[in-house]
Amino acid sequence: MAILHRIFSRRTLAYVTGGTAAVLGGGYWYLNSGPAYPVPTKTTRRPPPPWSPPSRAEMLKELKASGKVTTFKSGSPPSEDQEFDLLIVGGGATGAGCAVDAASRGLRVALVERDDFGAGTSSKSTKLVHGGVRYLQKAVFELDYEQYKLVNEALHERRIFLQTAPYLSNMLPIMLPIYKYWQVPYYWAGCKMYDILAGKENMETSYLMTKGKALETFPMLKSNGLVGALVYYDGQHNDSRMNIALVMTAVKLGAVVTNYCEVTQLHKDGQGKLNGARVKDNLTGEEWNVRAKGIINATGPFTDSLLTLDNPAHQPIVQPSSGIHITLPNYYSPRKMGLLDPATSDGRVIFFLPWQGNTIAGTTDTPARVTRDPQASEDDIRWVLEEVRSYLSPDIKVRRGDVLSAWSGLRPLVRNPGAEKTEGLVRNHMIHVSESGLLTIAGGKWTTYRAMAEETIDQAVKTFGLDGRVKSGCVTDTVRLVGSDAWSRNMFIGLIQTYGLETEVAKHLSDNYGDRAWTVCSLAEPTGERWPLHGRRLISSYPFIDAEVRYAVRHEYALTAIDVLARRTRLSFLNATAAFEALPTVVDIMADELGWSYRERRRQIKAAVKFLGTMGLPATLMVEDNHPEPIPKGWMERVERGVWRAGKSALVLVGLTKEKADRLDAFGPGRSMFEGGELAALRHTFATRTTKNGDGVEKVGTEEILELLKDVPGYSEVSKKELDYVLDEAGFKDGRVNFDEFIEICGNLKEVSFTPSSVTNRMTIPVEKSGGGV
Ligand SMILES: Cc1cc2nc3c(=O)[nH]c(=O)nc-3n(C[C@H](O)[C@H](O)[C@H](O)COP(=O)(O)OP(=O)(O)OC[C@H]3O[C@@H](n4cnc5c(N)ncnc54)[C@H](O)[C@@H]3O)c2cc1C
Ligand SMILES: *[C@@H]1O[C@H](CO)[C@@H](O)[C@H](O)[C@H]1NC(C)=O
Ligand SMILES: *[C@@H]1O[C@H](CO)[C@@H](O)[C@H](O)[C@H]1NC(C)=O
Ligand SMILES: CC(=O)N[C@H]1CO[C@H](CO)[C@@H](O)[C@@H]1O
Ligand SMILES: CC(=O)N[C@H]1CO[C@H](CO)[C@@H](O)[C@@H]1O
Repeated sequence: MAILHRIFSRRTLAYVTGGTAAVLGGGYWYLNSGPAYPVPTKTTRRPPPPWSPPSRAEMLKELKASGKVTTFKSGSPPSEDQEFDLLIVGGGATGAGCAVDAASRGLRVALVERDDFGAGTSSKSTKLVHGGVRYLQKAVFELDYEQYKLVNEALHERRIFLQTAPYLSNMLPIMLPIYKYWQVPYYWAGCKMYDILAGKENMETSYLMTKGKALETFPMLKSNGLVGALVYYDGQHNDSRMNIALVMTAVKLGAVVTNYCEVTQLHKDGQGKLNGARVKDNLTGEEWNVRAKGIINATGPFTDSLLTLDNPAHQPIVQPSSGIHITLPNYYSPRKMGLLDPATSDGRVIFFLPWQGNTIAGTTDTPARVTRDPQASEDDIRWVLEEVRSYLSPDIKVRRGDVLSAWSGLRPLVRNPGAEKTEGLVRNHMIHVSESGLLTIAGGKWTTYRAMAEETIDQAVKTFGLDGRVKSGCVTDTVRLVGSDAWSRNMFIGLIQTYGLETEVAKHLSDNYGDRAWTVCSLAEPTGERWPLHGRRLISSYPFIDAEVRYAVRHEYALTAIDVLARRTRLSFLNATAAFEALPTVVDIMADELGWSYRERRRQIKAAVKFLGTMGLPATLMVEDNHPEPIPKGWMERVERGVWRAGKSALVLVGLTKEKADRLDAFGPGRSMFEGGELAALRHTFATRTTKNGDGVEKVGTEEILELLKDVPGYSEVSKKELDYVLDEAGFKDGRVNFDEFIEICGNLKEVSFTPSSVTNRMTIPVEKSGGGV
């Protein structure tokens, strides 16, 4: 009785009730604590209201109109509304972000980009939306308040990023492999700090994994010496699609934007203040003036040349460094888990991330010179491969031939011109107003583009006296980008039901265009087959379809084949060879839209192949004879092509040029491709040198191979260095090889492009100076 009494006493009841409430409350909090994907604001089962942006011609007209009024006619003052409030130079992440911000405040904005939108660094980033775990180490363990603020701001921006562009970004778990026991508490504490800092902006909490679990989720990882792993969460996005989405959002808000228009001169008024610029259309060569109350230079790594235009005595403020990325086939990483080592032997970061179905691997922070088309050198590519190999299980041979695409991005590391020289580089972005009133914004990172834009436009309003012109303060943390409103994760089902697309294609469209995917689909021509009803693929292995090309031209200002292959779709970043194969189709559709002549199509193909060469297209495809030919339209062009071909054969006949080699068609053992006759030549050479082994198999010594290949056409240039590299890669260190192995070696030699390489001095840039990237 007494016991029962005790059990049901008020006190116990109070404890039990309190405990239950706490558990329920905690459980409720836990269940709701995860990141909630923002809900769509409109129905996602039907297409949103159609919207067509103004054409490039209309944009140009408006730009020109602003300059005309500089000449006073019949004494009337220049009309106010023709002049722009702001002219933004540069259409990368920073420029586009500023345009969205300014336009959403009600300013009249023009943005000019000399290449394509995002053609600079903004399409060549690592594609992470991150707070920077790497900087955290400094913040926490060295109590560096500046670093702490940086991480905190980035984490805040990360959440806004995922909300304003939900279809272009997603969460990605990233694994930090741990090879030493003492690192476990260190990394764990670091990641927990990251979670705590993120607070309610966190995505998912980080967790520790045992060695066994780590190998289960990432079987390709080297198990030798592995102690465990830590998993934390960051965001990932499609960078150049994001860039285009920003540009289109600015257009929707009323900004005037053009690509392929370069600012060639800055104009000053009587008091030496900037009041306009001279702009040159790169397609026609035409030049005109644009008037604006203020000019913002958002030219990224090219900032210095703009500042020099403004003041010839100016000291460089940008110290560029480059980051190299390579794309590998998807079997090198799990589909939904990245890998990152924040501290390699030489202090750089190496990462390994799934992206659009393939894997991107790379490193950051190699000092570089500013060039317009930075290229990943052969040495850089091999260095990344070397690093990657050291993380993977020894039974995996990552080969040079696996590299599907490679690129290099320039990172503008900013030096503060005001600071003493010795103070070095500023860590984040910098806003600088020159004497003549040129507002420069440089540095920062993709993740914080919005915060940078907010700060820049705040400054612009102050500097250029635009207080009377703005309608509101900054609202970009709630402005959702074009394509977001009527998008949901399940929108692709509606697309399939309406248009009869393949599932993979529908998902791809929904993830890249958001609710604009409806418009893309409306441009698709029926395939004429039973299934799919719409959506003819540009190339069978990737879900990019014909309608995307039309959409890119009509709705996203794509003007060259490269725009479509590299930035509207991401094919050239995923697989340069696939982009090469899709090229004739892309050019054909664009010709339809833009009215290109046969000659123009040829020119486009040539330029695109050259570009793909910088993205790691195999050297054999770069040869002019292997370029694809445009598809002729109508009889005029057939005649033209006939004449052109006849001329070529005539040259062959009289012996001035050689017959075009057969296309690469004969397959060797394995996956190497050989030209007709090549295999026979190799077999012949092989036979001349072999000696029978004890077991009756014909073999040659590896040391003889170089000699042997000297006589084979196409292989005479192979150097010992290349051969050693290939032998090493394939695991033939020494000894003798049989015919199949010999052919494998020859095949690999073909994949390693024979570029002369210079050994660069690998210098490292310390974390706190590494600017934007990972
Ligand atoms: C390797 C690497 C990896 C990175 N990874 C990440 C990452 O994972 N996450 C992240 O948040 N950030 C990352 N960053 C940082 C991020 O990519 C950059 O901070 C951002 O893209 C910079 O954008 P921007 O607009 O300033 O420069 P850019 O994109 O280079 O844009 C400048 C534009 O100005 C144009 N221009 C130049 N001169 C003129 C002229 N006279 N007239 C008209 N136009 C002109 C150029 O053509 C160019 O398009 C990375 C950077 C690098 C280099
Ligand atoms: C456009 O720019 C390219 C690259 O800078 C240049 O080679 C070309 O001449 C320019 N075209 C015109 C018409 O100015
Ligand atoms: C890359 O594209 C080429 C050409 O379409 C294709 O043969 C190859 O299989 C692709 N590679 C991968 C890994 O998808
Ligand atoms: C971060 C990222 O890669 N986002 C999306 C980009 O597009 C592909 C499809 O093409 C999606 O799978 C990704 O989620
Ligand atoms: C208006 C102006 O001076 N534009 C400059 C911007 O920066 C680039 C740097 O490459 C210069 O070429 C432009 O002339």
